[in-house]
Amino acid sequence: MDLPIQRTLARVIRQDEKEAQVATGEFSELMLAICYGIKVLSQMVQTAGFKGLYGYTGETNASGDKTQKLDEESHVVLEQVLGSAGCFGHMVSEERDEVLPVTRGSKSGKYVVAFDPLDGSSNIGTNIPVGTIFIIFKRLGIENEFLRPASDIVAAGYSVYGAQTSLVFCAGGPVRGFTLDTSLGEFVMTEPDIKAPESGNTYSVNEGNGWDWEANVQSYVNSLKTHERGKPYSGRYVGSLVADFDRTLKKGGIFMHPATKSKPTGKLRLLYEAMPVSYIAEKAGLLTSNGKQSILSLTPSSIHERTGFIVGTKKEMEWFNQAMAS
Ligand code: P6P
Repeated sequence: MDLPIQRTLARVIRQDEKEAQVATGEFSELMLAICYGIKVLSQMVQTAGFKGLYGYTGETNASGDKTQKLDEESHVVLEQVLGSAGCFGHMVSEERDEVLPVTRGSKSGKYVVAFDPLDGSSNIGTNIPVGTIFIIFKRLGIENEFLRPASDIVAAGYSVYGAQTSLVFCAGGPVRGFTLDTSLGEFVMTEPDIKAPESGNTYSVNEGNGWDWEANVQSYVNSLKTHERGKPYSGRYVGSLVADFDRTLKKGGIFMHPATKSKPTGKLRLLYEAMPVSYIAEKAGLLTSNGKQSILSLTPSSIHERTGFIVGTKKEMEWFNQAMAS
């Protein structure tokens, strides 16, 4: 019987830690805490319907978005699970205006973590996949712990609560994919080293924002929809970043949430959406852009800063960069 014991997340993380000579064990604890939080959120999303967790709280979050009950519950879970792990000094959440000091466990946590507890939550109640996105830095003991360059990223990842619960993360080495074995309650590694294809055949963008795109974005999208570049691309848009990115990472193509004329700073958040996804993307061979430069060349100037975000396979991104330079 092929027991997946060698491929459980705990085994893989400890093995990676040994190979990376990161001997503290604290990184393993940190990743296991995140993994536990994701399991709790997966269960919560699956049962939200009959636990009265659909709908809005009547509040708005730091970015002015209406807060869903499940957004708030997801934040509370992650704040408690990560706050008590003893690994983190501070946290940033999409659902809170300010940086959160860790008040549980050892305050000397070596790391800081920023997360979007429930990305795509506008789709809650429709069984469309949603997920959690996180990014981790070493704690420096400075005022602006989270306004850090991509070179300081220790690890980043995302989960998708869909037909299966999956977790993709990278801690500097290969991009690893795990699937939750619900019969065991264990994440089992199913993709030991994710590499994106060189190109794809789908484009993913909310065409409803088309009236507001810059002219060169409009002309680029049109070039994919027509025979201008050969066979027209198929449109695929879930409206949930984790789902649209997971497809782009594994099947290729391009995902776009560009800045627009009326929203020149874009919609998606740089620190806890675009940067973690771009860290995974570029490690797996995709390219990223804010419309002008790669996402990983940016350093956030505030914890809830927004950005235009484009990510895709090399061929489509080279075309995009040429279009934006024209
Ligand atoms: P739009 C979900 O609200 C989200 O933050 C991302 O998950 C998703 O990619 C994007 O916004 C969808 O935005 O403008 O298409 O509704």
